[in-house]
Amino acid sequence: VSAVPAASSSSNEVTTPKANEKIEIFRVSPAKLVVPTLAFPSISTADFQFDLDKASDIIVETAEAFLPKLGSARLVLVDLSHGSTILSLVKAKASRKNIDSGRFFTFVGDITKLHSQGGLHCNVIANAANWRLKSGGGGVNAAIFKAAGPDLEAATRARANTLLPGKSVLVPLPSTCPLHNAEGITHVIHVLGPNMNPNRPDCLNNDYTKGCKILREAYTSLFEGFLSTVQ
Ligand code: AR6
Repeated sequence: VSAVPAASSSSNEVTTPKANEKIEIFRVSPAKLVVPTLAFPSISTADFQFDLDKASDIIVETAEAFLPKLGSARLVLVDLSHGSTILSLVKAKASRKNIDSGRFFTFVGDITKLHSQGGLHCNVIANAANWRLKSGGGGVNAAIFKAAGPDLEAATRARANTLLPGKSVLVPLPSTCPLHNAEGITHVIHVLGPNMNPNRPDCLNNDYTKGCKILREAYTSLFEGFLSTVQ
């Protein structure tokens, strides 16, 4: 699992003075120095019980297809532990395809604390949501809604009330939101992946033909949402 150093957040750039030239100091907002970066969890592979090997193929293939459209922007797959199987699979498959590891990489950390605890600058994060776009439950959804506070619930409601499997919704975070002011996150993209867990709504009963199609749609929709923030 690789951790790529974060972009510089220095707020000053100083030119080297030539003869008879005064020193000029350019003030640059730290936000402008950050490379646009989407941090995303592995959609559907924990509570929704989607097969990890199939999911890792889809993550690598959709990321590879999107990188050329994204300019210098980065895609980062995040999980909580160094023992994460999905991170290992994706890292190995991306490396086999010679995908630029500066623009698509894996990172271990809590997606709600990537800047403050991990030193990684991300301006957009994805959420593995539920169809009602409700806070709570478990996994990454509970963590993101908890860290963002009521601002995220209100901003989400202003955009959508429900989500279909394979779809996503881009939600801008107000600057009052703790995730925005403490972590530099300007948008959350809620994504609903395919569900293979019989105890959750819309279970696909192990139908991986449908499941893979929906997971591919989910990542495509996620990366398109991120692309719209970059352009
Ligand atoms: N930071 C980074 N990654 C995390 C975090 C975190 N704080 N928490 C979990 N993960 P899951 P799903 C990883 O179960 O399978 C919810 O209850 C986790 O290790 O959150 O799509 C929703 O409400 C795994 O790799 O999402 C839905 O009902 C990945 O995030 C349902 O679960 C996704 O795990 C969605 O299930």
